[in-house]
Amino acid sequence: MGSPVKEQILKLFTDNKDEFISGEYISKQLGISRTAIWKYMNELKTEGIDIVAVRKVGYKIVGKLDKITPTDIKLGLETKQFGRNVFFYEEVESTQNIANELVFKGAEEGTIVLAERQVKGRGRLQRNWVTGEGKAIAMSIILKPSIPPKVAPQLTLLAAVAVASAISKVTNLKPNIKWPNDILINNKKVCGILTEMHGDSDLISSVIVGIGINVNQEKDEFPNDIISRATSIRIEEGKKILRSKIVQAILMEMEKLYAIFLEKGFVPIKLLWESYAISLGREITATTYSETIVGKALGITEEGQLLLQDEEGKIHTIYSADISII
Ligand code: BT5
Repeated sequence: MGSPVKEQILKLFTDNKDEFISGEYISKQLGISRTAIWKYMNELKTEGIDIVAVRKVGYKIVGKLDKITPTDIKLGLETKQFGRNVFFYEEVESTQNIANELVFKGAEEGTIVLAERQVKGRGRLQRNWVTGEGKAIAMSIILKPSIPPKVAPQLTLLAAVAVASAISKVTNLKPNIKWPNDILINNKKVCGILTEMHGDSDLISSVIVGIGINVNQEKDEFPNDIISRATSIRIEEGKKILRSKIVQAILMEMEKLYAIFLEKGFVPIKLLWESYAISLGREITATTYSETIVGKALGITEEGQLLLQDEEGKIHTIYSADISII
């Protein structure tokens, strides 16, 4: 994606944030002529990157549009592997479907798919996910862990921690996680996560983590059926925020947490998850595919399931459910 030279230019700007970089330096680092540099700078400008060029001083990035193209994602990205391969589309049915196809074509771990518009964005159980066109994040991340399938739901919790932690870093907000896959701000849903996997009964070959985030929508832009339960970062923070910044922060957190998970397992992730959890210790209703249980959320197991104590004192281990806090 993109030429290697352009990638290197984006890296130079990432490594020298808020500074002028001289044409001479770029020319020496990349072994290209001043004229070639000029050409690349113009290309970046047409992509919405606001670059100033000062004679005898150099180039500096002073702003960018709120876009999520590969250039926008890579400019400022500090990960090693996550988000280094970016597939961007104006419109897809679902970024999950594209990621699925990429897995079959052998895509590398950490490859991401982003889209401005999803016409069939999905939640769990084939529910609909609304993607605010041009104002939201619809992203699928490809992971290839060697883990048994029963461990895969832990990656949903890991992704939730990554998103909550990224939002806390990039904004002044305090997001919470509602088990298993919702990120809430002031009790309203700002993000949903959908984890889908491939593999056989013993070992997973890939996991696709789908993340949908409401970023710059205003209140009246949500459909009626979710308006009372949904919110966006902009509504809560009171100002717009660049989506690329959030994507970069999520990728950074995901890469870090995923490395910890592969090395040390779920326990350290569980502790972080608990620090963001909203439902623990509270009365909740859990609706599973077969029953509805009312009780107190005690915590999560080391495998990531929810422990719920019903009114008679019986403890239930919940693998999958919709939770509402009473
Ligand atoms: C989820 O499901 O919350 C998982 C959503 C995952 C979306 C991402 S976007 C990138 C990737 N590509 C996809 O096609 N999907 C993933 P669930 O827990 O089942 O919640 C779905 C419910 O959330 C819906 O039934 C609505 O009630 C509500 N909802 C839909 N769109 C919403 C939005 N934009 N904000 C808040 N709530 C929403």
